[in-house]
Amino acid sequence: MTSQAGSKVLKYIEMLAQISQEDGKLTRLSLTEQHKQANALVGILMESAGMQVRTDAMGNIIGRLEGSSDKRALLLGSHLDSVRDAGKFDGPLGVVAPIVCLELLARQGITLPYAVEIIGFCDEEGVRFPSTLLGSRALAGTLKPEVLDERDADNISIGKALKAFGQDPSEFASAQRKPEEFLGFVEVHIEQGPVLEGENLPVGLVTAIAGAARYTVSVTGMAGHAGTVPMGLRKDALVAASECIVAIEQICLSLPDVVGTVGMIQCQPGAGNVIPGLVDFSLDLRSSQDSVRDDAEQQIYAAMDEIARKRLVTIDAQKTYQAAGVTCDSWLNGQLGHAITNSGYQLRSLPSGAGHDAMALADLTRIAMLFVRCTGGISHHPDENITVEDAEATVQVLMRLLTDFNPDA
Ligand code: HGY
Ligand code: MN
Ligand code: MN
Repeated sequence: MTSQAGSKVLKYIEMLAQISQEDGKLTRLSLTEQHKQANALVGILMESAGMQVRTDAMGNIIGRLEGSSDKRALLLGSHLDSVRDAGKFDGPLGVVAPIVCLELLARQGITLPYAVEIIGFCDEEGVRFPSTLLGSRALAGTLKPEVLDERDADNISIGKALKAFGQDPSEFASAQRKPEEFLGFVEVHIEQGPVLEGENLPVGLVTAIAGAARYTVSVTGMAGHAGTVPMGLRKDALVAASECIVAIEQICLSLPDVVGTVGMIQCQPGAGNVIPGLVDFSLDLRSSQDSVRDDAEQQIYAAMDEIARKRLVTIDAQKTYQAAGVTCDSWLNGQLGHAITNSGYQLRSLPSGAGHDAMALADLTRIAMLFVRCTGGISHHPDENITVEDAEATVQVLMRLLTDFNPDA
């Protein structure tokens, strides 16, 4: 039934992977020309599966296929934006795999009793703008109007980017959906970790999604002449920032279940013969337990205060985003778990250290996630990969979910 389905999934993944704003690498940030092209391609694939297609006020692309008797929809999907120099599967797999399933059902002449919606979210990675999960939070109605004023590195606001994308920013709240419209949300996503590959399993059932917080840290010292200021009189912002970054690593290593990452750093004035006067760096802090993440935050703040005092610099940390951890819905996980075992696969439950659109959708409807094994657990990297066999297994499990799904179980 699904023998060519796996290669169809990979074919669609490859088509989407060609749409990038950087030559030779995959970078597709939200509300850009490339995002618009990706939406257009996904819209064509959705239509080929018999869906009605629209773009909502936040730039999410949404396909809908009516059921024979129930107006409520099972929602599937994931995000179409990427990180920089990304892999092909993080996001798109959760959009194209359900589309391939609907194509298969249409070919078999099967109409489901309930509706199905598939959504390509506009911004999950939060690479272009400080916030993240913009598309899914718009659907859940948890975005505040002031988010439209957030700006990217070129000082373009989300409101302006929405306008350039062809949306009316004043209408963004119309993207919000009602809980009663949905039977639940199921997100298919690569595991982005080593567990499934380590146990030689193609798929896994997600139990919970770790919470996350993001910060921008500014270290202000005193720029000066690299040749004339004695070492003992310097207020070197880059050395102070470096000491903060090492302290962050030490604190996260000392706690049981925290990961901390500094992924971006900017140093001013940025000349080889000038002592750095100002450094801005990002901090991404995560834990499966919000209280442990809060404890790490407090320890990091205290360490930075001590470094500021010792080095006569000022250090200002601004939290730009926070999402609590979420637990997947046991009823929906039960349905997805049966689809996994009835497809002949071992049921392996595991938590997600990565964030996903499902976190935001938990404020709207029941959520469940199907993890797919990825080679070496690699993600946020061009070597991200899945096998055609695992793509087939994914379609097999999804088909089982769709055909066996019992909204009133
Ligand atoms: O950062 C994350 O966890 C996700 O890939 N956006
Ligand atoms: Mn993702
Ligand atoms: Mn990602």
